[in-house]
Amino acid sequence: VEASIPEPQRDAWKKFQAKPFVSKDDFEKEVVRHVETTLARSMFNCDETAAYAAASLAFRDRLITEWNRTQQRQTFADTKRVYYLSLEFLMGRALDNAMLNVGLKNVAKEGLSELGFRIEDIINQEHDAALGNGGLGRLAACFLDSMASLNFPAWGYGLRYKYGIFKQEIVDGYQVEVPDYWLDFNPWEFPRHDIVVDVQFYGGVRKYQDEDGKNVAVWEGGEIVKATAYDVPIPGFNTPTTNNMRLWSSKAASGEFDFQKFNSGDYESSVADQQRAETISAVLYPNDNLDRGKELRLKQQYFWVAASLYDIVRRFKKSKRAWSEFPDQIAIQLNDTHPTLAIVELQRILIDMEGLDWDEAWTIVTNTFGYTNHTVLPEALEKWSVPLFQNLLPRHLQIIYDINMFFLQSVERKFPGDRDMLGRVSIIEESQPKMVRMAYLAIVGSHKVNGVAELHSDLIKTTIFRDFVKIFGPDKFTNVTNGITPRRWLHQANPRLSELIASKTGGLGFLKDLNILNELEKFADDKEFKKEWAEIKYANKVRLAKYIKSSTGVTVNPSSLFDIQVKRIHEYKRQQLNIFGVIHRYLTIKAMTPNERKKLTPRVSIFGGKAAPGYWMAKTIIHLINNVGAVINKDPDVGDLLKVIFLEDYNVSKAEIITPASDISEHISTAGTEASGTSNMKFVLNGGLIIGTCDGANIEITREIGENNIFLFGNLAEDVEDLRHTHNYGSHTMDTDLVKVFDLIKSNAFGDAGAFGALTGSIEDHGDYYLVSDDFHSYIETQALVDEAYKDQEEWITKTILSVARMGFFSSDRCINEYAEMIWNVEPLPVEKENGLGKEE
Ligand code: GPU
Repeated sequence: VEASIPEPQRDAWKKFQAKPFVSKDDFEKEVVRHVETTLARSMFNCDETAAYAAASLAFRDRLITEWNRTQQRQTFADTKRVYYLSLEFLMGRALDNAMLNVGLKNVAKEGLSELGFRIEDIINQEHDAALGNGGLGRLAACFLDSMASLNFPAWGYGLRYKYGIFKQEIVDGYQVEVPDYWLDFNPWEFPRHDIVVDVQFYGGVRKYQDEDGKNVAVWEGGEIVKATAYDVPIPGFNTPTTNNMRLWSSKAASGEFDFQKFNSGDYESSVADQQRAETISAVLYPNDNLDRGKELRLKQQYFWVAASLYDIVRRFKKSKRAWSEFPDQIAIQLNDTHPTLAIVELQRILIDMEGLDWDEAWTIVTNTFGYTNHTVLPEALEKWSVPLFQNLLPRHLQIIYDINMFFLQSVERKFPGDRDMLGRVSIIEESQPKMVRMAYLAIVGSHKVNGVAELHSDLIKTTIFRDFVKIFGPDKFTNVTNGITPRRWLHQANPRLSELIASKTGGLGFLKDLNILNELEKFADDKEFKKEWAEIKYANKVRLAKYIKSSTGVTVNPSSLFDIQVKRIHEYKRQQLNIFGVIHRYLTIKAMTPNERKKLTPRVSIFGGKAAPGYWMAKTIIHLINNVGAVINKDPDVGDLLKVIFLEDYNVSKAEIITPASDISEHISTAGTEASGTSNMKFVLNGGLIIGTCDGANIEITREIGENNIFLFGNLAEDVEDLRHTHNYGSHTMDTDLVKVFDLIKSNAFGDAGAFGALTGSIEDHGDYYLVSDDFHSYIETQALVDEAYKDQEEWITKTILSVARMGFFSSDRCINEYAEMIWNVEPLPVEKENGLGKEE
């Protein structure tokens, strides 16, 4: 407000306001201008990198104009906003997405072609923004896309890691990690050097009573780190709404203190301070579904939460509203427990800085926050050691103890004398050392808790959070089944399929209302339509086959059945079950006569995914897959009947090539372990079928598309506990086919078997926690059904059309509307279309 232009001068501003380009000529003009001025190059010195930079800057300028209008509109309307706090945003590439969302990809394609470039080559120059591990981070990215597309006033808050998820290389069959320095050239971010927040760590708390006898706590001493904002525009699809993702970057507080050190000759230590501060936002922790309790991670969490809340509170205070209106203006969603400190930080701001009393503050806090849980795996539930907390965030620890005290008092009133209950639900675990249980803190400090698929939401209510359902009642706990954005995962990844669907459903409307896909049901037996449908799948498989050839050197036949499992490597996701199944298939082929072999369905088994650098068993699984591939792919008895491929460095942009090319994809987690899964949705939406367990969203996918269109197998979640008990205390008999597979591995058929001893041993000798042996037979039988079904191509194609037609439910738009209504209580706020979007509808 202080810096706004006085009324009389505003006409001049309006007259010269930036106007986003719409035509091809204006786009080219922008590209050439950026090449010649921004980049200081010329037509004699413009490679694809420069063309990418210029095209991106042209689109970025366009987005920023709309971003400004959106932000002004949101500020002016002053309605409720959503803040999505996530330590991970797995955005992938931005240029293709921006072109499609503003409806100008064809304009850009022609423009670039006139300037001498192929648009695909330009798109491929971009480095993925890979600030996430897997499903949780990609979900946050899909949500940002949906919130903007549905015109919700919503911001994402995260960390601007200098290094995203590592790049994976496969060397001699082993995973090798290479740092992912992605900021060399990033046209999509805007540094806001004027938006800087001081964040405090360490120090101590001084308590005293003021003149009015009020207790005051002052957190003093310690050190200050500066958080600088970097803004990334998030365009909605076919709407001017352009939301903001604000990422914080850390820097040492340069100021008198450092300067003093510097002048007093302590140069080294002032540089060390600088580096220590910058370490906070240096690197994304590469663990998926695992908590390691490292101090730097807690520092990251508080740094990000403190800066974000300072920003949110500052914006609220500008409106001069009463504090009690805070939850009417602001909804904050906690993406897993990583931002749970925000609950404590807001309480601290309200009582220590703003002088509210505890109860008044706590009502505001709990009405503001919602918490999403993404796993029931015990090793993933965050706990922080109390001594570590005490040292880093002494005031926050006191507030947590107070929150816990009031909470346990309320439990005691409700369940008098139930000491066991108090111990079970306490936010502080009475272990050695004591631990802060972050999920419990998140539940106590939020008004809604949700799981991410029906089974998962039921499981959290009956297992890990059972006591809390008794305490707070069932209404606090709800389900919001995950979804994916059809813009990226259909329109962008599979343009030909999107075009075919558009031609039959009256345009691109389905991308905003995915239930329109239902209209495809009437084409499920249409000969002409099926032919086109099948041609598109084949073309997508050819594209992947070319990519496989160029990246691995292996030739695969695109007419084979493409069987794909791409996701983080984890024992619970059971890539080991898949590769054991592949070895079983190999044994079967080897035992066949040439005539028998002719009847087989040729298959390509494709794997991809990263293992956490410290997760030895996951790395062993990668090693086995690669060694099995090396043997099978060159066995002349096998030929085209079976190929095994491990694709290096699976990421979002590779997923856009891989997903449209599947015939079958594998979602085969031990029942009850995969909270939802989202790639299952992507594969089905792209005309692939799935083989899967009754787990996560597979169950709802089955409900939607029909059980004839999915290959389900394996034990049910309700039986897992008993089976594990039998393994440990009863007799554990191994599946006989799996024993044969293990025998082959042990014969050194895939290299020194010693390397795989821990893997086979975990199943044979150490309880088979993930039920690989229990599910093996069912898996093999079901894969045989897949082979049979694939032989009837007519029927197969019909199944895939019907499945796509029924996938409307899994749009992240549906999901965001559910959050908005059930949890956030926010309404969309459309922005006037004044600049005109592209006409590519
Ligand atoms: N998920 Br917890 C992650 O990707 N990383 C994590 O650290 C945790 C959960 C995933 C779940 O495994 C997956 O089932 C779910 O679909 C996804 O979050 C989004 O909810």
